[in-house]
Amino acid sequence: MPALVSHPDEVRVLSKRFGQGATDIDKYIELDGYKAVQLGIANGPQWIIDTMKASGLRGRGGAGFPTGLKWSFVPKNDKAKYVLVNGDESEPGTCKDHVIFLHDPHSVIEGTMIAGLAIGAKMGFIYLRGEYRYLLKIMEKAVADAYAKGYLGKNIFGSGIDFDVITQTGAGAYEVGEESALMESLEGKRGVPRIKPPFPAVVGLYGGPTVINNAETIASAPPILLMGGEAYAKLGSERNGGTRLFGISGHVERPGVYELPMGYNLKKAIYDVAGGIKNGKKLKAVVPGGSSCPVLLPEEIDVGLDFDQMGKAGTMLGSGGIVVLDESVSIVEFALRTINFYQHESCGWCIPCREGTDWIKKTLTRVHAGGGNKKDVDNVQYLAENMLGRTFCPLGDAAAMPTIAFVKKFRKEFEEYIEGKRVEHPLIAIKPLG
Ligand code: L3W
Repeated sequence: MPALVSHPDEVRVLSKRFGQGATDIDKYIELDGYKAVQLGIANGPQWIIDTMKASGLRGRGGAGFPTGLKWSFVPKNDKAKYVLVNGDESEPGTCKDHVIFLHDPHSVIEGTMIAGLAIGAKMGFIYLRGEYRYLLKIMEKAVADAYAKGYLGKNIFGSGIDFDVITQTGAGAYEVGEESALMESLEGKRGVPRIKPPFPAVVGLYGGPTVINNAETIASAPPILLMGGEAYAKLGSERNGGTRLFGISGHVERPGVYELPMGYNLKKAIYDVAGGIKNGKKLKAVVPGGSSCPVLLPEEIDVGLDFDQMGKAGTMLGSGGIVVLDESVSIVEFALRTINFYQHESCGWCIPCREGTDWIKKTLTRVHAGGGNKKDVDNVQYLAENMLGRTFCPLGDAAAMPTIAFVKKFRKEFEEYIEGKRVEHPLIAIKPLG
């Protein structure tokens, strides 16, 4: 079990029960658990949606879509509606949903119930990535304990409302983290994306209106209802309410998952919170929000960690996985490892993604191995730019965006490989996948 980290700048909203034994339902209840859902029942769906809107909570999976607004899109008709919790956490550098499942599984269940109340769903699914099978055991026990207390099932908290929760794992495909592929997978089909619109809020799981939210987003709902939307919003920055779990990994002294206010300065997060660059080395680059995000140079990291400020800085907040690279890192190798991942994980459904990732990977493999030619850098950039916005789902963009940034910001390094000025260490040579 990874050690818990802490820093005085943390604001513990989501992580307040971490390390407190809250996997035990009685401990969870003692620490304010299952109060928010009762508040939701007492005040009704519109109050829940208004509170979520006032909180300024934006989706923690990567896209930052306003949660209250998403819940309000669900039509008020007689169709069976569903809540789907996206715990298919697979973005390289991202490990924050993992700690929620590990330390506070009931917060995910309670958040699922709250989302269900808001939209009129009677069933919620909690979907974990295939590699989180050991966390499924924790979630399954938590669900069973909630049923045993009578919190799930028929007539929850004497409200006359029924609500069931079902847990499920994937089989190890990154693509299934895309919301429509997730629904296909849950329905027992091959995990490939659906065309949007219609959005899941209108036509989702089994054709019913479905709210799909990242696990951290869902776990944020109980504390929001308890503290009030405005109070939660004030913890963060403008248009970016609350706090967020940031995974800081790579070459830092104190890697870990830290809960920081939205808008917290990235440089401070690396140097103060995570203790700075390991072994006194120099910083070379930062991937700020998971592997899909364009890389930042050391002079670009004095920026607030929220969706808007990161966008203005030419990158994304993404899934909050900050990866810190010191001077020893070969960006050519890092770019190759990144595209290797996307090529391997492309579901193959659409041609620009399937062929584009493969072509870029082949070219970068050649460059990295010292066999590149002068046109390769331009070709990689051209390929990536032509994938942008032309793929069925965001996986193609996620592969293209970091590739473009690596090539633009570190062009000289790619050219050094091509000119034979870089000698590769045999131990770090990439083995082709599959
Ligand atoms: C109803 C409308 N709903 C939008 C909903 C939509 C979705 C949400 C955001 O990709 C990104 C991707 C990754 N009526 C709506 C509407 N919605 N308009 O809002 O939608 P979208 O399409 O902007 O995003 P997405 O397809 O969910 C997610 C990036 O996140 N990413 C991902 C990291 C991976 C993880 C992980 O491992 N956990 O999250 C990192 O950067 O590249 O761009 O729900 O239905 N008019």
